[in-house]
Amino acid sequence: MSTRNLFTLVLVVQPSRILLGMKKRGFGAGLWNGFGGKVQTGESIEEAAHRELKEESGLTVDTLQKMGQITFEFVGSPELLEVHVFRADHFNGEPKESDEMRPQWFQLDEVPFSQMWPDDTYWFPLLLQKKKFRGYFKFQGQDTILEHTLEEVEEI
Ligand code: 6U4
Repeated sequence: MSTRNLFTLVLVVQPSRILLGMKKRGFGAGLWNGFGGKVQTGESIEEAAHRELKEESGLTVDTLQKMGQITFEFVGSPELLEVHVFRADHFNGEPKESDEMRPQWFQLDEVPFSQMWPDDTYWFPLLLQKKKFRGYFKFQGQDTILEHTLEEVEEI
């Protein structure tokens, strides 16, 4: 039987820029990404999203908008990753480097897709337009998408 692992991913977006973090170690190291991580036992997905955002970027937010849910399959692994994607348009504090992430603002027309997970190219435009989505990506290694589905949804 396959197991499902829950992860969070938070994108902080302002009218002309987006905050991404360079992942310094672990899964996805060397890639720019939103802030997030594994949902721990006893916390809700949204609590995990707030906690990981604070741990990795130093920021707190009052409101997280649920934007998407993406399931990832990696060929050869029985585990599915279920990533819950949130967007925050307002934040408190100043971005601060952590052991795990180095935050940096990018202009919205300069998002560094060539140094990001390849699936981001597909769903980022929806997130930036505040459209909710559900997706599935089947990866071979970290670079190759073998199959995918992506649909806009009313509710997530
Ligand atoms: P540890 O090492 O236990 O602290 P943790 O911070 O819990 O790890 P981490 O950083 O490994 O978890 O979480 C992976 C992060 O990468 C999550 O925010 C989800 C995100 N992620 C995983 N696959 C992704 C993909 N294909 N595209 C994407 N983000 C992905 O944009």
